[in-house]
Amino acid sequence: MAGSGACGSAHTSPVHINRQQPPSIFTNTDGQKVALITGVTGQDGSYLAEFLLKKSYKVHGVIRRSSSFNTHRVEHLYEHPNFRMHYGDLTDSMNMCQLLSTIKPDEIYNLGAMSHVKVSFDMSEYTADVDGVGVLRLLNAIRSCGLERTCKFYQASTSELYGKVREIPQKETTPFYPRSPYAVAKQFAFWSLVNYREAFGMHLSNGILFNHESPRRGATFVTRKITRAVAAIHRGTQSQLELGNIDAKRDWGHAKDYVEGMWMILQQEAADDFVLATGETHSVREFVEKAFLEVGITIKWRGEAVNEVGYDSADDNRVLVKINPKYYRPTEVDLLIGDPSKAKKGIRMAGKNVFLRSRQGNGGGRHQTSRLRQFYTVLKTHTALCRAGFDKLIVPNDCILAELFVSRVSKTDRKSWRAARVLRDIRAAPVRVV
Ligand code: NAP
Ligand code: G4F
Repeated sequence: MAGSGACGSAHTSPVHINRQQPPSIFTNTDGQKVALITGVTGQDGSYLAEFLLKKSYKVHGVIRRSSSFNTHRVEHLYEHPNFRMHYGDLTDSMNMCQLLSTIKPDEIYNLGAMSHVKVSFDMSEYTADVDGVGVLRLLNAIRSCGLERTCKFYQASTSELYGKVREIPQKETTPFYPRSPYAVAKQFAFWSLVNYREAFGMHLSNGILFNHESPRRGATFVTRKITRAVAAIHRGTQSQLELGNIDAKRDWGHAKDYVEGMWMILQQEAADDFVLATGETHSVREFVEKAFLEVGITIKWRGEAVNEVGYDSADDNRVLVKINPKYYRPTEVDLLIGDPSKAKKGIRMAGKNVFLRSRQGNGGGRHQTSRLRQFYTVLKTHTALCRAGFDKLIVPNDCILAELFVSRVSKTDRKSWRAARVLRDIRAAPVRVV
């Protein structure tokens, strides 16, 4: 029953779904595990919700109030009998307390954050409040509700903690050197977990995750920004792509692998901190080159620093990539590459770097068209998609295919409910094209 902890018997209203179900179906009285996910509407949150539902969890997600729709990544889960959403915000202690006292989760995955590094320089105080103090609010709520012995907690820590890296590759023992308000806030959160774990014996684990991407990645992060632009350039609706520091290197994995890692971390007997990474690193420049190859364009570079441009090797005058200093960060993280040995051994995590699956050589022409057709066939209906078992979309090549597919659907088709649904699925559903 709700409300036995110090937070009282407050009731929280679920968001416009499953209203007909009595609240009791969502308490952990029948042996089914109950998870609470903050940031459920984000890339990782949506994949994690799907993953946990498949494992027969009851899943509660926290949704931020917004005057525009922010639920596109989880709308396909609305009808699921074990999924429910609640309004909430990491800046609101009482709200967190109410949610925990009502739901009494066995596992909390704290994925909610202001997650954009560049934006954190513009909104530093807010970032500190949500990404740093917000975590402490949740930890205190666990204690206030008397759940510290029963509730396991996962914190979305980040490779950004390594910032100006002190060691290559980075592992759990590598000292931190945060380079943005985002990373500083996440460091506060990281150590808050360690401190409460030692002080109160709570089951609190940090996943230090290196960059992970997918077609659900927010469009302002560099991989989606590039794949969307390449597709738009290919279909003639955009002429150039503007980027910041293209020599930054990242260890890019797939979000679906990483949400499984989050779950595995919480299944450990003893709480601990783990790096999840692929152990491979690539520059943004390489990503750009590979992405353009997918539409048959070989990019060549000329010029230096802000004057550098990427142009089509088939036409020197066709400049496709420009540097815009507005995308530079005041302090940059130049190189990230993780050492996932501890996770591989401890939780048997097997993250794959998917970057190099992109085809080498000329990627356009007939082959591209036939792949598109294949893609279209696969995606015609959501049912077909699920039946086919396509469960991953690989970056960067398949992200581009998804974007290209969207561009091939005619305006009339877009109006039909079926096409609208397919489009939504492409953007939201996990898909793998082989
Ligand atoms: P994301 O797509 O940006 O999702 C962030 C989520 O947090 C969204 O659901 C967002 O809600 C929610 N949120 C934002 N402010 C909030 C607040 N004040 N209260 C409650 N929820 C709030 O991020 P992601 O890529 O899935 O990453 C998930 C977590 O992992 C984040 O904490 C991120 O910092 C961390 N992380 C990500 C990576 C990566 O490469 N993706 C690597 C390491 C760590 P709206 O939908 O309403 O905006
Ligand atoms: O895609 P990004 O914005 O991701 P970043 O900064 O690495 O942060 C992401 O990964 C972190 C894990 O390491 C997470 F903690 C964090 O929440 C987020 O998910 O930028 C990647 C790199 C950077 O070096 C950036 O300077 O790409 C460079 N970049 C170059 N031009 C650009 C651009 N990044 C963005 N977003 N936009 C550009 O135009």
